[in-house]
Amino acid sequence: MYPWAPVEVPKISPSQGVPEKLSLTDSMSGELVAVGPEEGTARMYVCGITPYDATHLGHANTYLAFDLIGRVWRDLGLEVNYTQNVTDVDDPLLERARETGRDWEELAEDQIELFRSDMVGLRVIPPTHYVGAVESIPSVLRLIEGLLPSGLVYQVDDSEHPDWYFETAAAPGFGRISHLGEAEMIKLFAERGGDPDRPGKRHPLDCLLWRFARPDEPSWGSPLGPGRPGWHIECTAIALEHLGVQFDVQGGGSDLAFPHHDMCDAEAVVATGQPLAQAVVHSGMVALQGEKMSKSKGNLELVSRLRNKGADPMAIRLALLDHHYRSDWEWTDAELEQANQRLARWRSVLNNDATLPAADTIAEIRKALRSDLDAPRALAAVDAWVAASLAVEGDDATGGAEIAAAVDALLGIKLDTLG
Ligand code: 5CA
Ligand code: ZN
Repeated sequence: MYPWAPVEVPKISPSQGVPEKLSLTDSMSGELVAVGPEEGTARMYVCGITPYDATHLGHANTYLAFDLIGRVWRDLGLEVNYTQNVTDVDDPLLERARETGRDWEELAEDQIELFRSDMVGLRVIPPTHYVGAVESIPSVLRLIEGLLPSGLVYQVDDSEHPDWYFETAAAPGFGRISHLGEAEMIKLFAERGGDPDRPGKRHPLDCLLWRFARPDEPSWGSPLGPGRPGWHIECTAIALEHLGVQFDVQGGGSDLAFPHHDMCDAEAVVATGQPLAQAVVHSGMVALQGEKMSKSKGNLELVSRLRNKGADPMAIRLALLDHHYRSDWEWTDAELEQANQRLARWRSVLNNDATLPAADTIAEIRKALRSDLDAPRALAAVDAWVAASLAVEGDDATGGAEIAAAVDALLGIKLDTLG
């Protein structure tokens, strides 16, 4: 388990007339559904980074969306078991290490460290379990063993590289997350790390469970032969181990709906008889220069680059939260500029002697977030309070401290520091 510094969350008093449930758009049903238990522990798995390059604003946007979910659950009085993986061995990481002449483990460690410091800067509450693929190999192997009796696991007939595969498309309900047809699936599978054309597979959509050792790649001994885990089984195993069956929310960016989330779900259904999660939630894609920001294309704006140039992390957070979590949008420098101005306005009013009472605004923030995580509407509620407070006269400080605590607890924006 990789350690991650804690983030403090202030306690705020409850509001009247606000729904006592968080509703989110579930990719399986396509509908707004209530997520999380009535009481006890809410369980969420979010797909973590592949640590071969620095955190860009697209990653940050995704992790902020799921951070808000955890904050809303905590505010509803629930405990949160938030599990996130880090894909600390996989093709893109090994390729980047080879290209740059670096040791793959050192590259991963450096990028994980940078990611965590970016997340801490953005006041993302750490996952309960932040778990690597490598340390999870025993649980990956146990899960594959559990899949064996289904008859859907097989080794390709390749004397040099007898890799292990899973007949994904045979799993009950396969495709219920992406809702794609087979031809589209095969096309996307090829584009997103899959191998539909691999000779010897029973079906083009079968996914790799255990990649047999290659001479120039790291590998681990196992009853399946020496090798390393495939990508999808990594997340399925980590999620089931740390959250149990059919947990509340599985999440990640919308680029993961297919193949990744459909394939994880297929593995879980065959292994446990139940879907991996009760709801699957996807965040939108952030673009730069007209294309999805991506490490492989190199069109990136990095959180660390902005921070090194002196950007206030709270302004970065505010800029990202001003877009609804499901929308696809394009980053420009103007986003940060506007967020800086907004933050300055909010901070200046908090220093005023008199402001409006806070209760209605805090109820508005809660309502907005509990209704499909509408952060832009929550920010607009704070704007309205700030604008109205500017007109308040006298020296009777009223709602300022409560607003600051609510904006911190619910939105993760700390107003009393300059970042
Ligand atoms: N390690 C796998 C998941 S198990 C992976 O996809 N890693 S990643 O580093 O490529 O992406 C990490 C997370 O950021 C994923 O949830 C992905 O959906 C999200 N993400 C990647 N690019 C963007 C983007 N441009 N906008 C929003 N989210 C993004
Ligand atoms: Zn994943």
